[in-house]
Amino acid sequence: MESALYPIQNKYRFNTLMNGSWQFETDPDSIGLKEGWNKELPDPEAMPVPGTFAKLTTKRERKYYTGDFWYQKDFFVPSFLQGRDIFIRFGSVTHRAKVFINGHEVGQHEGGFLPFQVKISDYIQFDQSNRLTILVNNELSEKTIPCGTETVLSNGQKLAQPYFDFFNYSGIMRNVWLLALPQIQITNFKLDYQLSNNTATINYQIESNDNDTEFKITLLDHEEALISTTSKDTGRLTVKNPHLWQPSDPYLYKIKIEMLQNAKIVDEYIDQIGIRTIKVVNDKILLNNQPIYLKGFGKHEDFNILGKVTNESIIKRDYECMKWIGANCFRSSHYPYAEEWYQYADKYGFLIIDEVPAVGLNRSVTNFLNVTNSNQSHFFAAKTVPQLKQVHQQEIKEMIDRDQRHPSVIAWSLFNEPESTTPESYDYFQDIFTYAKKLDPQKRPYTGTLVMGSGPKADRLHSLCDIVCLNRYYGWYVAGGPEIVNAKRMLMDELNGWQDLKLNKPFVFTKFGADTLASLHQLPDEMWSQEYQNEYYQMYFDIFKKYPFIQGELVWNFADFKTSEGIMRVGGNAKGVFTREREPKDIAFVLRKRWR
Ligand code: BDP
Repeated sequence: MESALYPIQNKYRFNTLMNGSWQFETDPDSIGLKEGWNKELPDPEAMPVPGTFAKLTTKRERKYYTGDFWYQKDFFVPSFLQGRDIFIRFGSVTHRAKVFINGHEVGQHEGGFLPFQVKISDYIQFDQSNRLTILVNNELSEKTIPCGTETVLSNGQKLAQPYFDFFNYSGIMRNVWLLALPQIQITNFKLDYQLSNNTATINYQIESNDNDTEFKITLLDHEEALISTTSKDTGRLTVKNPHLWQPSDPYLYKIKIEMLQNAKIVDEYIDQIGIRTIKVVNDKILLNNQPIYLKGFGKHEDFNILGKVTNESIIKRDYECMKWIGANCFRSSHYPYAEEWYQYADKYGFLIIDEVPAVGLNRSVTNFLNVTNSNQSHFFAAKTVPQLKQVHQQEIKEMIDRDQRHPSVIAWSLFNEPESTTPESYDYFQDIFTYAKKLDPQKRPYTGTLVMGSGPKADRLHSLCDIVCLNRYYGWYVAGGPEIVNAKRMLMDELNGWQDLKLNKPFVFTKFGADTLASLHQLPDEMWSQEYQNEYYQMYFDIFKKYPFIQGELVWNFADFKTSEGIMRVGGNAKGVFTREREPKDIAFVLRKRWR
């Protein structure tokens, strides 16, 4: 039984982290299953979980290893947990996993950036050692997201070729828990808010694995004082004079859900929630009915040695840097981040545009370098599209199920820079949006980011989006350096074109940036220097003031990050406002002045 609830501990729910040193082995010929590796790995090595082998090795073949690989871990379940449902919960396994307990397959999961849990109760032995084995695969194709292809090198090694601009880090990069839950359990709950006359109404909907239960729902304020209580699995709570959640005052209430059977409590789940509304009205984004201008970043989960591994010290440092600079928002480009990111955002008062890993839906191994033309590769006419769509929808559902209660999440991004100028692309995304729009009880805005070239004339996807998000590189990939005067003209021409369409929708710049070496200073400035990064951003900001429908600026990127190797990247993508070590480049001080 799946559940999107983050693990918590109380009288009814027990969990323990399984992180640490695991066994690991690559399986380049995919012989493991036939040879019984699900029972015993023949020649394993120690590997940290969470961790990513690509960043821990000194060998190129290992760094770029593409294919099947295995993890194994022996664990113990004490008999005092008998009678409960026992699960293993993975924060994520990138990109797909098959899970075995004591040799038996107990579950599988597609998608490398969302959690899943598998029930193992029927396969474990209490008070004895048990063995967890996971067969992982990190290959890229056009049938799953993110998209890519693969090549075979002359030595027979497979090599993933991402259609996207970040390193294809893989493995078990987030926490793994052992959960012991009551057999009758709460599996999720959904909330949505209405504000009127100084009263907030919280509509809730509880999901559980048993119909024959009753509920008690209690809302407490931050100091644990009782605000409101009710029963039933679906209903409403009212809060007079609500203390609303907002970036400058991220006030959190506590909601407690108790599930009862025969008047006896059988399960309890507590969460912190923020009361706020978010909607788009005309060309404004309204938070608690007040317009809000988004200031911040497109980010990555990325750090030296760790790759995309969840590490709360990095999360904390990133939020401290974002607070220092005066940002209020980031986009989880290009995949849903680890759940801990959202918990911090709720507490720090950050707004998140939450993005599904639909990146690289454009047939080009260097799609991020092809930004200037609207290459019509007819990606969405391929035979594999129905399969892709199913995976895409499944991941949207898992993302919304997981993140819908976070007050920090203000919008869902369903794509990043796909092919967007063909009739097939419209048909594909019309289905994606129709599907997604049924899922969020809060009906937050839905969006996606449009690649350069998908302008007011050519683009076919903006009509689907509640917020139009533009990724633009005038002054970098096009008309850079001495041509920046032309870049300015081009940007204005494009914005005039959008203005003429009178869409009456908010626009957010979700990407604009210039690669910048922290070591390079030049006068007059040249591309790659810190001075050029300043000039580039100033050019955009001067223009933004002229177009009132621009309601946000999320610069690309928060920090320098690792990509595939290539002639366009020196050690990775250098568009960070901060270095990969999270120290400010000059532009950070310019943005700080602007945003504060
Ligand atoms: C954007 C891509 C992003 C790249 C960026 C860049 O969506 O993934 O990292 O270009 O080139 O268009 O910096």
